[in-house]
Amino acid sequence: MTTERTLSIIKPDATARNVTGQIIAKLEGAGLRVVAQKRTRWSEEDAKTFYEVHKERPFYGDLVAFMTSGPIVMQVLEGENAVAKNREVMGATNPDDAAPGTIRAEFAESIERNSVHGSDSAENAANEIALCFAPSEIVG
Ligand code: FUP
Repeated sequence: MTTERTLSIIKPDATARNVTGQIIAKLEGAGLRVVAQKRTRWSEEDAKTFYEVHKERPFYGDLVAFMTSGPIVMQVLEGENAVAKNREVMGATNPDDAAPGTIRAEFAESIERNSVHGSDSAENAANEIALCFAPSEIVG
């Protein structure tokens, strides 16, 4: 059993529909603990830096525009196997493929407006957490 941390982001489609509490309840219900949390709005530079890994993909420009279109909630989640557990609760990237009961099955509007982000590996989690939070902001 390994206690891990992962980065979670509630995206602008979800903040616009006022469902952040329902999404956090699903994460907490799965045994994940919010140990850092910040509601913010990304600049274009913030979004481009965060999604740099996708910069050659055809959807990159639209993704950056969407992620800067409204407020987001960035959070660090902690728990046993937090990276995989968060991905499980999130569901598949495309809500049409997301398992029943997952966040994306219940809240996502499309593959782009898919309500949540979650780190996909422990290594990416560490990098994404460092990009979004100062160590002093992770308070347990
Ligand atoms: P995920 O890890 O499930 O968030 O998915 P990816 O890392 O593959 O994609 C990151 C984000 O790019 C997705 F959340 C939404 C967006 N995306 C699109 O808009 N169109 C696509 O075809 C694939 C991804």
